[in-house]
Amino acid sequence: MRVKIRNASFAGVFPHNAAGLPQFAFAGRSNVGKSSLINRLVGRKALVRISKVPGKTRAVNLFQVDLVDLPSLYLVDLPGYGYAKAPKSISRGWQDLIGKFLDHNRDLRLLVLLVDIRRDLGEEEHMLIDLMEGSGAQVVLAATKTDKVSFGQRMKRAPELSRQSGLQPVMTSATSGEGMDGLWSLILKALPEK
Ligand SMILES: Nc1nc2c(ncn2[C@@H]2O[C@H](COP(=O)(O)OP(=O)(O)O)[C@@H](O)[C@H]2O)c(=O)[nH]1
Ligand SMILES: [Mg+2]
Repeated sequence: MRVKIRNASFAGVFPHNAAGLPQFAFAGRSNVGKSSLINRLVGRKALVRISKVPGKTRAVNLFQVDLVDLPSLYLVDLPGYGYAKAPKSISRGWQDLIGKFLDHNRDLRLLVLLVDIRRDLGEEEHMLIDLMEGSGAQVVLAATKTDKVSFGQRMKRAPELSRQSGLQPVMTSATSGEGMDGLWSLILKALPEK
């Protein structure tokens, strides 16, 4: 399924008053490729800034995407975690902020959880998967940066990530564009009925 994007723009920071549009959030470690993936999904080079300084995004940024012949939606760039140099107070802040965003968020349809294809799931990924259970929103695991691994590695990592998460990973690369159509299909499927 190929979607046509009419417009994509920064819409504000959570908590945001323009509620009502369905939300599709992207979570993962700092540097996993969240911002790059969102940019690639909407076909824009610099909608979301790719930070040279890992661990910098501390806000929940909402981007409104208007589609041709389909309802508008928000793509949500959640703050990254796991940046080694971030002090403990930031990781507590991260948990508070993520908790507030996820808790009773009836507009959230889907959480895309990004994991670098070369890395195993950590505590935070398991925590996020657990948090989403019974929330009414789905979780999709996206393995990122598939362009960085050989075919052989990829054939090993896909089942391994599936085993660790209990989810079927979608293979993605913001560089090659792999997985963008697949992600859009999942997003469209999770849109609420009109
Ligand atoms: N090779 C490759 N590099 C990527 C990919 N996605 C992101 N990157 C690089 O990984 C770094 C972190 O990306 P960014 O999108 O800022 O990650 P974020 O911190 O999760 O938002 C940047 O240097 C990107 O250029 C990808 O699919 N392939
Ligand atoms: Mg980012």
